[in-house]
Amino acid sequence: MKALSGFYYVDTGAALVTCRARGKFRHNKQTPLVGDRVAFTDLGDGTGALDDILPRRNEFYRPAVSNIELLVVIASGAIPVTDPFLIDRVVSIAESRDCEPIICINKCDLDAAEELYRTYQGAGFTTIRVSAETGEGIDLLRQTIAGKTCAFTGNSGVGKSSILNALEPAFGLQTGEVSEKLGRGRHTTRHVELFRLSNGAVVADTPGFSSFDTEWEEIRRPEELPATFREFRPYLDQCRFQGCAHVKEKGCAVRKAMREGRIASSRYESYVRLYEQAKEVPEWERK
Ligand SMILES: Nc1nc2c(ncn2[C@@H]2O[C@H](COP(=O)(O)OP(=O)(O)OP(=O)(O)O)[C@@H](O)[C@H]2O)c(=O)[nH]1
Ligand SMILES: [Mg+2]
Ligand SMILES: [Zn+2]
Repeated sequence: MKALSGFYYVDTGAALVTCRARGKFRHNKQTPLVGDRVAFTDLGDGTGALDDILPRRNEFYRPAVSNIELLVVIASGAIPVTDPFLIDRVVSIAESRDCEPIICINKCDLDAAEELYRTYQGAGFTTIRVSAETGEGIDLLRQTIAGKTCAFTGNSGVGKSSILNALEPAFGLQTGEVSEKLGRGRHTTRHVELFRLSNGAVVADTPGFSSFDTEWEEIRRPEELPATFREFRPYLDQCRFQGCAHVKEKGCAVRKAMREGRIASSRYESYVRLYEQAKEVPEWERK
């Protein structure tokens, strides 16, 4: 449920047991993640020892979670305004890991973020507008995540913890002011933690991305990226050249769809940026 300072908190269904990981994890360079299902030895006094991590459905490093069915990307049109590139990068990673991304636009009381809404709705994502402040859209979000294991992610200050509080007021999670001057959040949430909602959803609150955090990229092969942009898929076998990178090739069906407005230009620009980043990774780093 939570990993903090070398302790792993395991929910048995009846109790929360504070565990240490056995030495073999360090040995095998294996890190337990929030979301893992584990085998452990219960020492009977509220503590225990982690023995094994069961096979994972998927794993993510930013945020550090595993076994996620729904990745809820929280965005905002009001400060701190979300950079669409941050959305597209994490969505692309989710698409390659058997995890459904959904887009949740918060702070609708301040800004309806029409363009963000149109972009992601149009690209084929479940896109929900909410306000943690007024409660607008919170019921729809609650229905959408019912019974699922989810992670909330997004830039700092966008309202991830506030939305969790709106979904379940009893959580009382700490939230932080947004710096008007700098236009960004203050990194209030410092660790990943899972919370159980009364509708059966299990949701991870996570530390927010920094708005400067745009250069980092998980190591992926450039050729696996096109299919992680779902609205590109109908065009991928229609390019003139086999193996088209969809970057500057002649007769590219993806670029044509973008020029004709069937693919949002911000989505296409994110693809090119991720592609260029992935291409720079030397072969030896991929192992
Ligand atoms: N007007 C308005 N303010 C909101 C809304 N949701 C959150 N806020 C405010 O935005 C600020 C940041 O909210 P948090 O919930 O701490 O944001 P966070 O995404 O958890 O931030 P980190 O933990 O730093 O990643 C707080 O001052 C909230 O009161 C909303 O829907 N409308
Ligand atoms: Mg938070
Ligand atoms: Zn192409």
